[in-house]
Amino acid sequence: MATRGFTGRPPPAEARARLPPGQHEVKDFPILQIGPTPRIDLLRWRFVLYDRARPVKSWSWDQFDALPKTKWRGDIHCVTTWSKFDTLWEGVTVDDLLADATHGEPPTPYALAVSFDDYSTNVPAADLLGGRAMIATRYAGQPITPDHGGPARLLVPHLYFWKSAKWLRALRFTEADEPGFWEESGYHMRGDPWREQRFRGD
Ligand SMILES: Nc1nc2c(c(=O)[nH]1)N[C@H]1C(S)=C(S)[C@@H](COP(=O)(O)O)O[C@H]1N2
Ligand SMILES: [Mo]
Repeated sequence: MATRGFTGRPPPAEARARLPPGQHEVKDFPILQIGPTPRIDLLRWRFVLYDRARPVKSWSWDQFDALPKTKWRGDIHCVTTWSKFDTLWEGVTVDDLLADATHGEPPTPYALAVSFDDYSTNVPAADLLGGRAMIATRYAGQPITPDHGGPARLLVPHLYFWKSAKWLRALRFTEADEPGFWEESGYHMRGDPWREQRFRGD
């Protein structure tokens, strides 16, 4: 049984085919977060890649901004049931980040994204590779606004949007799959919207 949109009418066929089970389309861009938007000074911003406890590499804003950029257009899906079509992002793929830091191989099978608001979320390394995830710095042709996670957020659009950590400050590769903020309180460890992996056990 599919959840209906706000109009109460079933979505047209094209939208239906793009909607994972239980989702409806929104035209606005909702803001969801556990606390206030952190203020981040670009001159003091640093992003750190860890191999377990060991910092492998860190980038200043200027260094990060000089890495190769990739554009991605597509749909995003929040576990609270909204989906937004045709969002346009630009940033550094995790493949390109690893190429810059570690010759391209993920050091461990899992990763934990860690943010400036102390939010965190875990993602299997395989979901971050193959051009499927980026550290996005631009949305719709503009720098990402603070409310949507600027200056830089993780974007893993094939998983529920809670995996796309805003205000990213570190990506930590971990030996084991370590639950992040929402996963600790019962959300799914992977979160594939097409399999409707909302909660642990789904
Ligand atoms: N740092 C941080 N990232 C976060 C969150 C958060 O509270 N803090 N919320 C997550 C959730 S539940 C969702 S649905 C998306 C919402 O992103 P948006 O506000 O840009 O729509 O951000 C995710 N990333
Ligand atoms: Mo969410």
